[in-house]
Amino acid sequence: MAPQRLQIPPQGIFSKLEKLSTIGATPEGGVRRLALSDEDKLARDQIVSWMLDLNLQVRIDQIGNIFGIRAGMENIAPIMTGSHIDTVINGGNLDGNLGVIAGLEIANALNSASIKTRRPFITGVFTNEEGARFHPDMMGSLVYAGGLKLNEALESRDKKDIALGKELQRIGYDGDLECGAIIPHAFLELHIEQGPILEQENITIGVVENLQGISWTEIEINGQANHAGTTPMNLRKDAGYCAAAVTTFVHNMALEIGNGQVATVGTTELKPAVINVVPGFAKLTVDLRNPDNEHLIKAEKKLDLFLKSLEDTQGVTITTQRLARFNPVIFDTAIVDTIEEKADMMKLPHRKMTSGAGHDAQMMARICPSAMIFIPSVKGVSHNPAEATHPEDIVAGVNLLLQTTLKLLQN
Ligand code: HGY
Ligand code: MN
Ligand code: MN
Repeated sequence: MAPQRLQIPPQGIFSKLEKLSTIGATPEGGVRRLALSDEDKLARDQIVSWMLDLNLQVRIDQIGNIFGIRAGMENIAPIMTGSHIDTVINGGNLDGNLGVIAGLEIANALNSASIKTRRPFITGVFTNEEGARFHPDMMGSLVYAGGLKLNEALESRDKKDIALGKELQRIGYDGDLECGAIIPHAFLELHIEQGPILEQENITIGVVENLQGISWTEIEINGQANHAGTTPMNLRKDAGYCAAAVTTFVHNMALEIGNGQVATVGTTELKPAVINVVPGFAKLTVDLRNPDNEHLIKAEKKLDLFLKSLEDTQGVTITTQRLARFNPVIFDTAIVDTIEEKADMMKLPHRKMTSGAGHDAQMMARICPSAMIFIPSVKGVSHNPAEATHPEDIVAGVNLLLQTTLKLLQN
């Protein structure tokens, strides 16, 4: 069959998505599959079993990344697609899973049509993309791309002080393939947009040409626990007030900077966390992002200055730790053009766009030409059990990935 006529049947996509969504399913209809948890292991086992059913060679690297390899006629640099299957605490069923299943369905379609490709085709499943349990996020692809030393990643610890390396061994995914041993000729990732733009503009495909910079900081505030009733306001060293002040400050700072700046305090912990005790300790995290690195640096500097002012005026001691810092990424224009060309061929409405979220493709872009395809998120919601995408958009995205990949596989 002519490759252009190849179609991926919807039932394979949806049956796999459905099956994965049962692993770590939450009562709210979402998924909780934290990196290297028991649920992550079960989902990994399921993916490996699907890869073996497709006669793919399965390799696992030292940070637990999984690769399903379909041989090409020539033993040359492969085309790789893929994403992640770990989730945030209250995740949805599509974030990451879609990109992995799309790769498997492409391998399936090539097998069913007995299509031999010049280049090998690989579907990758990257470890700890979310960074919800171990920092930083996009860890597996970052190590793969040489941006983080393997040992440093293996030493990363979760809130219970459990080392990532130990968890990899425990779930049996401490592989032997050297990280980065296979350098793709190109990398393509299909992902839900996780934002409102495509739905608002009634467009099926986002052709992602760049991805914003990300800065994660953990802030510890040490003040003095004291009696809520007897301690005059001017004598307090109130870590709880300071944490709230930081949350308000970064929100207003983002509005002031504009230019796409976003700021989030996603976690705040107060101690001793008792109704009638002035908190003596606070720990919070700040997530700053901007497509322009200059603005992102400005935001980081403004936050640092504000923390200093809190120390001076509130008598607290503040320490910070950078958990992640990634510069904005520009994707490969030739692949972007190919995605647009194939979207036109398939008569799919499309537009170029920036990714607000971090993705494994941004790390793979460090070692090979990379780009992404987005499909719309219903009401722009993600990192939430309500995450959803219309089935016809899922089918369109998977088939556009197929057509784009087919062209790259023959190059
Ligand atoms: O943080 C992110 O943008 C991604 O979901 N890990
Ligand atoms: Mn994702
Ligand atoms: Mn995510």
